[in-house]
Parts: sequence; structure tokens; C-alpha cells
Amino acid sequence: MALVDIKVPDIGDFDEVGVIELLVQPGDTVQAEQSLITVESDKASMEIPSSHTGVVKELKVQLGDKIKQGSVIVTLESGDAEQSEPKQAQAPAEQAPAAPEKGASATPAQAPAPAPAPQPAAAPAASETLEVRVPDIGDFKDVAVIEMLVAVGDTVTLEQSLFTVESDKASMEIPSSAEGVIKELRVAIGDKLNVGDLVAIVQGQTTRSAAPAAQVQSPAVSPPAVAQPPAQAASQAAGAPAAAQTPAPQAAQPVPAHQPGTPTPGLPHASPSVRKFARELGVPLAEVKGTGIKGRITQEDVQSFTRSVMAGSLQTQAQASGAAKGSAGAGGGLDLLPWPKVDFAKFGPVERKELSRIKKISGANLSRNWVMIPHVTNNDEADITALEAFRVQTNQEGEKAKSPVKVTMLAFVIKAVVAALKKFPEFNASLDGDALVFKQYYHIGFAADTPNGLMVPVLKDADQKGILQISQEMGELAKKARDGKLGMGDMQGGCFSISSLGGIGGTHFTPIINAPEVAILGLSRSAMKPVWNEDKEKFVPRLVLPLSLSYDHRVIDGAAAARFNAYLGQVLADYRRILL
Ligand code: CAO
Repeated sequence: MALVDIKVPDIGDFDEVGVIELLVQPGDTVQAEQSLITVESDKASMEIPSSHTGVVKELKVQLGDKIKQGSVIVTLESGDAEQSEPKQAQAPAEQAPAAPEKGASATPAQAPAPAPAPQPAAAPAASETLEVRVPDIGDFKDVAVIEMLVAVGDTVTLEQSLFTVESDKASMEIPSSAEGVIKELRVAIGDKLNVGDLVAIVQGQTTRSAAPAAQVQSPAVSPPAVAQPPAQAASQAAGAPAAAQTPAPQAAQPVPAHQPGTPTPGLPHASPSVRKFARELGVPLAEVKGTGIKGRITQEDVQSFTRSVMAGSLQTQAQASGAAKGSAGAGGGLDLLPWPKVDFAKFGPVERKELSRIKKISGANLSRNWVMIPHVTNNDEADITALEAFRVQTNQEGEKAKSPVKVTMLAFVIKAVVAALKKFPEFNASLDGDALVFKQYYHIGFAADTPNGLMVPVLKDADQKGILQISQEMGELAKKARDGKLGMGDMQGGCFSISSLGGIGGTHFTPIINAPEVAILGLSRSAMKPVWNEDKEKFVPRLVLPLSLSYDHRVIDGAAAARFNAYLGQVLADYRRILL
């Protein structure tokens, strides 16, 4: 056993930082990399971890002390054979320390080294599309997005934090390198990010290449040096599934930059270890009152919150809303059992793969729609014998005329759906509180199967287009979806969706409504079937297309759905009805 002085590691460009939290006390046993104290400057705060395992003999700092690199924090009695290198600091997600030199992390003591690096500023340009990428965040790899701080349509300023990422060792806020209105967010909670990943598209007023600093909360990581590449073209990522009805961008309004030391609205002021601790206990940090310096939430705050909830003297908001909707435990608040945790590897070999970004986003939308909308599915069949003959003939004529456009049944169904929407306008509506908004346009979404997951591009103004144009645009949109090139505009504004599995198989299924739409049509595989011909009193072979219409029962009655589906069947059986 030897006495070891644990010193403040290289914390980059910070001269002096104030001690705002003591995380250990004499007698405590600490592990290497365990945080000892939290320090804060006007730009950032970070936790200083121990470089050794051992028992705290003496604390050499007090709350309010100003310390700097090399200051002794703690004397440990350690069994570690040799004095290893101090670890890095952990800076909670408060304010961006700015871009430190990357080389600074090469020192044994790695610490977030904020301090804005001067960046070249290009001449302002008229509004243009700017890309925001993950800046140089040192040695962090695959950091997970844990909190979104902005939304599409928000106006952001240079260096304003966009979202928080966290590894097992650190967390930091990723700042914007552009100012303007966020057109697209290419990340969602749970995504894993690396340096250079495209995270947002900003319609900007300036081409300045900012050097915002990641706000580091990292014990063992190199300082974030943030040098954003200027906005480039070449965006490849696909957007969110159409289920995400993104608010339209608003006119740019000045938004105050995230101030150092000021918790971002919605972002509780707490260190990464406290956040982790709260997550483990399932404590909603936003509801915990911080008693630390500047309202910082400490581990004790989380513990006392938990004790209060357990003692029944406090309810979380989730519990309160459950109780408001019905009595808690009566199912009013979706009082579900926790998801089963199974160690699959115990039963056989397994491989774990992260869900794709699109799957995560569409999954969240599908879950919300499934639990919030009372779905009912009406199944019917359409006799498309004559229409299929016409489709085949149309394609043959197209081939002879060397037309590149191939017509599939889906194009005819889109047009038939428009006729049905005109006849039954409540299917072309959306719920807005207690009111129904009837749309007087006919934009039809269609589910497209892509290598990354389900996308729903929207074919606009289908009422004003012929079958050939619909087929052509559908082909283009489906290709864009498969290539991951759909923009948000391609997926917005839908009135009604169609999910066609006809090219694949199946008889009937239950499509999930794409909120805020109120109905969706599922098409399964058409098949030749013996159909009773009453006139001739015999079975005749007919091509039959299964129609599965899911509808929001809050808006649409079962009888209306049956009528809609029956009418659709009649139109598809005799397309001349569209003219009536
Ligand atoms: N019955 C029988 N055959 C059908 C059919 C139907 N209802 N619908 C299409 N087909 C045939 C087409 O005629 C085509 O045949 P050929 O290759 O012989 O010409 C073949 O199936 C493939 O059609 P397609 O899929 O290329 O074209 P489409 O217009 O029918 O569909 C698109 C386009 C993008 C919707 C489709 O490719 C797709 O992605 N479908 C999957 C949608 C999906 O995943 N839905 C589920 C959402 S919920 O998880």
C-alpha cells in the first residue's frame, strides 16, 4: 500500500476551475476512473476521476476552491503498484467548452480541453443549406444520443447545443456549427454517432464554419476539438418515415445561445454519473430539484427523490398522469409490465445488431399510433379481372412505344382511393383536438420497403394526375426511398396511406394508421378465385384483390368503413365508375 496524490489532469485551456461538488469523502473506497470531484468554469463543467483504485485518506480540496492542472485533489492509499497516468475529466453537459487542440489529449492526463479555437469566418451568404456534423470529439466512438435539445423548425445560433450524447464514460452536448433554421435532424435518441456524422441540415444565414465545442463530460477521453467542416452537399441519409409530420420551418428568430452554467430548458443540470445513476433507478431527472451549486442535481437529490416516491409522498409526472386518466394501476396510464429481460445467450448462440435509424424512428411512430388510435380493420375483396387485363394491355402498349414507365396495380388503386376519399371526406381528415380537419387536397402516401426499413413517401395531388404520371412518380419516389434519398418534403403532407404487400404475398393484414391520418389501406396479393356468378349460376374464375382498410374508430364508424371499402371494390371492378 502506498499513498498516492491524485492530481487534476490536463484540462486543456482552463486556467482555473472551481470545485462545485465533492463526490467522495475520507474512508471511501474508490475505483480507478471513479469521479472524485466536479469542477466548473464559465464554459464547462467536468468530473475529475481517480487514476487509481484505493481508499481516500485525505481530501485536499473544498467546495469553492479554485484549482488547476496539477493541483492535488485527494490522497489515496492505493494498492496499485505504480502511479499510473491520471485519467481525464468528465464534463457534464452544460456549456460547450470549446475546441481544444486535439494534441492536448496526448498528455497522460486526458481531460476535456474546451476553449474555442478561432475559426475562419467566411463572408455571410444569403440563406443556404448548411450541414452540421459531429465535431472532433476526441477518442469518443459510437456515442449514443440520449437527449434532443432542438427540433425541426427551431432557429439555432452558432454553438447552440443540438443534442446530448453519452458514452459509458462521458457525456457531451453537440453544438451547431451553423446558424439558422433546422430543416432536418438526422439523429434520434439512441443513435450511435461518430466524428463527422451528418446530424442536421440548417437553412442558414451564414456560411461561417463555427468551431463550437462539444460539452464534455468525460472521464477518460481526450478533449473535444471541434472544427466543423463547412456545409457540404452530399447528403445521403434518408429522412424519417412519413409518419413524422414535421412542423414547417419558421422564420428565423433570434434565440439566445445556450449560456454557460445555465441548464438548457429541459436538460437537468447534472453530471454524467448522476444522470447514469438516475437512469438506473428510473428517476426522471427533469422532476428532481437540484440542491447543488447553481441548482445542480446531486446524487443525494436523486436518492432523496427516490425515497420520497417510495414513501408515497411524491408522484412522478408519469404516475400523476396515469392517475389523472384513471386510477393508477387500472390501466389508465398504460400501466404496462416491464419489457421481459431475457439472457438469450443462455439458450443458444446469438448475435446482437443495432436497429437501423429508420427502424428506430418508424418503430417509435408505429408504437405511438398503435397505442393511441383505436384501430379496426375492415377486410374486403375487389374483382380486378378487367382492370388487370387493362393494366397488362397498357404495359404492352408502353413497351411497344418504348415507354420507361411500368404500370402496377398500385397506381390504379391510388386513383381509386382518391375517388373514394372524395365520396367519403371523413377519410381525408385529421383529428385536431375535438375538431376534424377536412383536407381539400389528395396526397397519398405509400409504404415502401427499403433495405433500411419502412419509408412512406407521399405522392402529391394524386387527383390531378393520370395513371401513367402516378406510376412514374411512384417509381421515382420508391427509388429515392430505397437509395435513402427521400427528403422530408417527400414524406410530408399525406392524407391517406396505402401499404401494398401485393407484390410479395399474403391474403389480408392489419396496417397501422399513419397518424395524423385516419385510415390506411392494405393491399395483399391478388389471386384467381372461383366466384359465384349468380346470373349464370356457376363459379367463374375471377382475379380478386384483398383490401384491408384500417380506420380510426374515433373518427370513422364501422358502417362508413364498410361502405368506403365496398365502393373502392366497385371502382376497381369497373373503373368507369370513377367518372360518375
Ligand atoms: N397482387 C399481385 N401482384 C402484385 C400486386 C398485387 N396486389 N401488386 C403488385 N404486384 C406485382 C406487380 O405487378 C409486379 O409484378 P411483375 O414483376 O410481374 O411486373 C410485382 O408484384 C412487383 O411490384 P412492385 O412491388 O415492384 O410494384 P408496386 O407498385 O406494387 O409496389 C412499392 C411499389 C414501392 C410499394 C413496393 O415495391 C413495396 O415496397 N412494397 C412493400 C410495402 C411494404 O413494405 N408495406 C408494408 C408496410 S407495413 O410494414
